[in-house]
Amino acid sequence: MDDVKEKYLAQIAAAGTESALEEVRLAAVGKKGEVSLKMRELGKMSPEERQTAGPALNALKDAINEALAARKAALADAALEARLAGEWLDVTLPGRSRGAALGTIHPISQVWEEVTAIFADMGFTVAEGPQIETDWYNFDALNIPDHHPARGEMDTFYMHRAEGDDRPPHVLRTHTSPVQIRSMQDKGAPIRIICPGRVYRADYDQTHTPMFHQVEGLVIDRDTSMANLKWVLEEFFSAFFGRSVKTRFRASHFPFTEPSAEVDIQCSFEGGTVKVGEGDGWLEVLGSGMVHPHVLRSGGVDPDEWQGFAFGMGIDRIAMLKYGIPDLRAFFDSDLRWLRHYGFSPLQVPTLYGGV
Ligand code: 2U9
Repeated sequence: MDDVKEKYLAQIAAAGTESALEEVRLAAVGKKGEVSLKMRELGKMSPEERQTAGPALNALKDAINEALAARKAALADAALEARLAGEWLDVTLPGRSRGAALGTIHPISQVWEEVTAIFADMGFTVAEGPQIETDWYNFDALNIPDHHPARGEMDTFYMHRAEGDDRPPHVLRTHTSPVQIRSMQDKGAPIRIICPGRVYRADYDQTHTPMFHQVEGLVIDRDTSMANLKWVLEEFFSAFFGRSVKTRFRASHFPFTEPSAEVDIQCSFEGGTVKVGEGDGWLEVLGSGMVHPHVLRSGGVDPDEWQGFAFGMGIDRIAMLKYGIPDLRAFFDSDLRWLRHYGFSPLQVPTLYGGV
C-alpha cells in the first residue's frame, strides 16, 4: 500500500495541467480506479483481515484526495498568475485619436441647438408637430383667407387626394405656425413656446430652397405686449451674436398678427462682408406682431382674456449671417469638404454658460 501511495503522490506532483491531474484522479480513486477496486475486495476478506485493511485503505484514499486537492489549488493559482501577467493594461496611455473619422454637426443643427438653448434660458419650451398638415391648420386657423397668394399652387406643395375624394388636400406645412395652433388647443393659455422645424415652399433660387428651417415663438398671457416682444428679441439676438445688437421695428402686415412688424438688426456692410451688431446698416431677419384675435380663437383661447406676441425667422438665414456662409444652397449639397469646413465638433454642445 505504501508503494501505491508513493506512486500516486509522485504522479500528482508531476501533473502539470488540470486534465493530467484528472487522469491521475480517475486512475487512483475514480469509480474504476486502483484504490476503489481494492476497496471492493474488502467484502471477500475475513473479518480479521478487513480490520487492518479497511482503515489502511481509507487512509490511503484520504491521502490521495488531499494531495489531489492541494495540487488542483496550486494549478489554479499558477493559471491566475499567468493570466495576470499576460493580460495587463496600461491605463495611463493616451487615448487613440479618431482623426478625420469623426463626423461634424451641420451648421443648421448647431444653430437650431443654439437658438433652443437661448430661448430655454428665457423660460420657453420647445414644441414640435407634423410636417404634413391639413390646410385648416396651415392656413384657415392662421387667418389666411382663401384668396391669399400663399395658398396658390405656385407657393405651396399640395398632396392631392385620389380622384373622387372631395376632402381638402393635405399640404407640406409652409411655416411652423400650425404647431402653435396645436399647442394652444392642447395646453391653452398662458403659453411660452418656440417651434423650430422644417418647412416647405415651392421656390428655388439663390436665396430660396424648397425645404428650409424656421423657428417661431409664441407668448400668450393676460397682458403680454409688444414691449415684451422687443425685449425678448433684443435679448435673443445679443446672446446669439455674442454682442449687444440693436433692433429696428418697421410696421408691416401679416394675416396672423395685428399689429405686425418686420424686425431689422444692426449691421455693417464693409468689404463685401456683413457684420452684425456694429455700423449703421440694417438687415431684415424676422417677422412678428401681436397674435390676431381670430388666430387666438382658432387655438381655443379667448381673446377677451388673453393676448400675446408671435415671431418667426429663418434658421438657415441666421446661420449664414453668424458663421459667414455665403451660399444657401451649399447647406443641402452634402459636400464632405464643405461639411468639414463649416461643421462643428459633436463634443461641443451649445450651452449658455459655455457661450453660444
Ligand atoms: C401663431 C400666431 C402667429 C408667426 C410669425 C412671421 C411673422 C414671419 C417669416 C420670417 C422669415 C417666415 O422664415 S420666414 O420666411 N415669418 O414673418 N411669423 S409673425 O406668427 C404666428 C405664428 C403662430 C399661432
